[in-house]
Amino acid sequence: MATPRCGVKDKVGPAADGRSKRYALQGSRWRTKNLTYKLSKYPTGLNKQEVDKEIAKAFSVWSGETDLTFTPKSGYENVHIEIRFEVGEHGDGDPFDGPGGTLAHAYFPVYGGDAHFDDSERWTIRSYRGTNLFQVAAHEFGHSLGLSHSDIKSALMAPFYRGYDPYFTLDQDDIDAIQALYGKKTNYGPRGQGTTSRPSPPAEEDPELCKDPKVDAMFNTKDGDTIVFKGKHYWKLTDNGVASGYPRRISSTWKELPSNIDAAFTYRNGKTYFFKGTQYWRYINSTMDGDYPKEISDGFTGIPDHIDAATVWTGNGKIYFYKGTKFWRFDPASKPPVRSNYPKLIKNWQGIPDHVNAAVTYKGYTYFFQDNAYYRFNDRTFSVDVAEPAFPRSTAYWWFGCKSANRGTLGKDNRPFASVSNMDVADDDTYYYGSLDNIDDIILDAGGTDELVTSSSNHGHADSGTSSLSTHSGNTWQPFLMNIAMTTIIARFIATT
Ligand SMILES: [Ca+2]
Ligand SMILES: [Ca+2]
Ligand SMILES: [Zn+2]
Ligand SMILES: [Zn+2]
Repeated sequence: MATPRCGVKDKVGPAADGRSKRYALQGSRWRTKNLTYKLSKYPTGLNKQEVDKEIAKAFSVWSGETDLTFTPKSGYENVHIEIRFEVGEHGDGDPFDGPGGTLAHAYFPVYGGDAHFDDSERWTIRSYRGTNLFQVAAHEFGHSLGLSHSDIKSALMAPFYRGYDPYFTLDQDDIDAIQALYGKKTNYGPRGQGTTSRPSPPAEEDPELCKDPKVDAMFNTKDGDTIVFKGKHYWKLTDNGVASGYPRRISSTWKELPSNIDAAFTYRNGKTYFFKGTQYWRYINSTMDGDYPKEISDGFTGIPDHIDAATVWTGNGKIYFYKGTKFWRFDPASKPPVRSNYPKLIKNWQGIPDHVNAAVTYKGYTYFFQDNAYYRFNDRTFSVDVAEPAFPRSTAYWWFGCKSANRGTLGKDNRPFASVSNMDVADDDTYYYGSLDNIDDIILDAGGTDELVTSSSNHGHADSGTSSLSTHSGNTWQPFLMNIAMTTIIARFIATT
């Protein structure tokens, strides 16, 4: 299948004129620096305000390096750059080709500057799935401003789509190109009209872990790296978040391992054990250490199948397995390795929940993870550690560096306390939770559109266009996702008790 690419025709390859590899200019440019645009046909399947935001962000890539400004218009106003999502033939004799292949094309200033996107593509926002709307739009607007394709592979103006990059920045080649046409930026004010300030924006959060911080397994490698497994991906953690270059596929490093691992730990001998279903695998770093998988019932007699989590205790070197409401202690030096007084109940350990998703030892503590929350266990007092904020805390905030997540103690069902008020949430998808017994109503203030949702009914639904909220029947608010198109949304939770 052809690599997805931009449909703007050009000659890519060794430059015929012997010039060194770099950007190319088409030959026309806008005479004004204050440009207008409108979206006259939106993509199917995406929230309009979110699309508006991504398009504005795509223009800001270029206004951040020049004195260009881009102002959105609506309705029948004449604009410099018209943006449309179309399928197949759409009136300009350059039909789109269905999913894949050509993603979009745009016209140079001399031809009007319009940008067309193939609506057969699955356009997505901050996702590794589908095709990233922001990146492709930023590329197309490069054409709308007069840039041809660059033969620098790392440039935004390279013709091929390279996949979602959460840390996207322009290449120096792109900056040189746009500044060759419109000059360097002079108004660097932090609120410079229609511009973003340099240097490049802060690194974005890991979209997968910040959106859903529930993990399958966590463990430390022989070399001391802390690794998170979730689905088919893994991440390496740093002291304050996720290392760059992740996620990677589990199968790219541990070739024989399946996805959706139940649990993992590295023993004192440096060997790492992975568990899934009835089986386990043993590795030394990323090399399988013998003939695996083997049955848990053979290698870990006395330990059940389908475990939730496993850790090596910092104090005694014994291995603890967790499943449901129970835990087992496994001592490789004893016969039998599991004593007859196991399993025991997890609730004997003060404050640790049942049904944990993962557990890991880190800097002398044992940490338990459940859904979006984690608990730090003090191996000496055999209880949840005392700290400020108290546990449970948000895994997303404290382990994965998701600044939009909740910093404080999580309440019932690991959800942020409903007493949170007047939260200003900038610019990100954010989950809030509350439960019916302590929320009376929720007022969403989304860019002036007030939505009031009372919780007196077990069914509630609000959709202000920029945010949506829903509950299911039952006694708890279901997680609701606010897709925030405006820069600020205020969610106010009013407690009745
Ligand atoms: Ca296509
Ligand atoms: Ca697990
Ligand atoms: Zn292109
Ligand atoms: Zn077209």
